[in-house]
Amino acid sequence: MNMLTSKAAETEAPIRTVAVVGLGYIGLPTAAILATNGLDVIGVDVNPGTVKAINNGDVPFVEPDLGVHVAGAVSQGRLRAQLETPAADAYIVAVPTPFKADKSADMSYIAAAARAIAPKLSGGELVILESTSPPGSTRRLAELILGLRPDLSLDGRDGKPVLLVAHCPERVLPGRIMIELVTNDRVVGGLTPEAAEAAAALYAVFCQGEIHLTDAATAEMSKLVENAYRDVNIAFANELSVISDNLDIDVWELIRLANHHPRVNILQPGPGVGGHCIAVDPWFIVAADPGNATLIRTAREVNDGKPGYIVEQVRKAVSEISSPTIACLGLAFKANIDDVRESPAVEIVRRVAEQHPDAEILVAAPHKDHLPQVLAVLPNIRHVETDKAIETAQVVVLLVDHDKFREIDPASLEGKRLIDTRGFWR
Ligand code: SAJ
Repeated sequence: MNMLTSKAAETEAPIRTVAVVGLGYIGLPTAAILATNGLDVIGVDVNPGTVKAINNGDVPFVEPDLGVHVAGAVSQGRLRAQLETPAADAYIVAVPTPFKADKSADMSYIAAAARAIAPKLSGGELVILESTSPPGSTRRLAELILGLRPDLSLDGRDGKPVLLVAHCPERVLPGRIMIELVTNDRVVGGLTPEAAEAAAALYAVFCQGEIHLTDAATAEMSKLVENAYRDVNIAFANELSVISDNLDIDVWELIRLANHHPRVNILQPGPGVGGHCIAVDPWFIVAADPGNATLIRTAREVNDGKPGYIVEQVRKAVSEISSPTIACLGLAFKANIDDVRESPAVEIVRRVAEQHPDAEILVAAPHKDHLPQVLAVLPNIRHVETDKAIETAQVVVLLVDHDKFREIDPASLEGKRLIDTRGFWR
């Protein structure tokens, strides 16, 4: 058995068992990698289907190499899943932080995790918040726990047993999670220096990148800033694409040429920005300082405006066709994955179908075997094979640059109106 000790942990009990609360895209890979590195891991999730699947060694979503890790850890008896939060030496909270209608973060899942952890503590434990959260969230998590457990403290004052609380944001790229978990650097922010060191020691079990220690609020903000940086840069590319259309310039050629400058690296335009991270996290910065986050807010608005621009291009393309057939290629928020969270492709397909009730919308989504509910309820959308979608369509809209669409025979596109949102067929 792997037994962790750190400078902080010398005075505390070593970490043998870790409870990972929330077994989604981040929690489950983290649980599996801790388990395959010798710790005893109990995964906790509110979804009985997820718990059952994991205990059978299965993974309830698509992520390369995760299945092998989960199956191995479960069969070795190092990983098990359950509905109740257990007593453990360390807790990693990896629950969702969606945004609410006003774009502020919904902290209810974190609060529920805190309430479930509090009664299990006896002092000396480490609690790590991994969920992407607005600045101040780790402190609020600690205050919630300590409100329920006034017999504990963050710093040992009045002789009370210590609770170590830290933030360690995930930075892995969907589709490469099992690689990046190991190779990426990590930022670990503690409410106390001891908490940061204890959390760093836990991540050092599997992380081969550098682990940088800071305070919790800076760690929270660093994660938000990384994603806002990317969002702002994608917004620049998306704005360029609209300006270029207007000036009759090929934006992909424009960007390719500009990127030959040694200090220019423009990203790629697309149908909008999706996923549960880049499309969400910048709003947490805006909510934290609305008066000053003008560029960050504008970038979000530019990227959120791109699906509407594509819908308008489709409207123009079908304006003279009665009862048109429109092929929409791809639903995921980016290439070669099945994840449709916040996907601009789904939004575009929905809006096109609603705006053109007389049109037949044929959707090809090679990584999915069914349509998401929001599309399945619309009567004029069908999920079909890629070739079938193209065959009868007058207009073909490429929404996701999946490798599988490379197999499309160029001859099958001849004579059709193409709306290529990703520069895929350039
Ligand atoms: N996109 C473009 N043009 C580009 C790059 C991306 O339109 O040039 C679009 C994609 O199509 C997609 C969206 O942006 O709709 C986001 O995709 P992504 O690949 O940029 O990022 P995610 O959401 O898969 O993962 C990001 C990563 N963050 C950064 O690169 C700063 C990842 O490292 C984070 O761990 C992840 O967010 C997260 O969980 O926060």
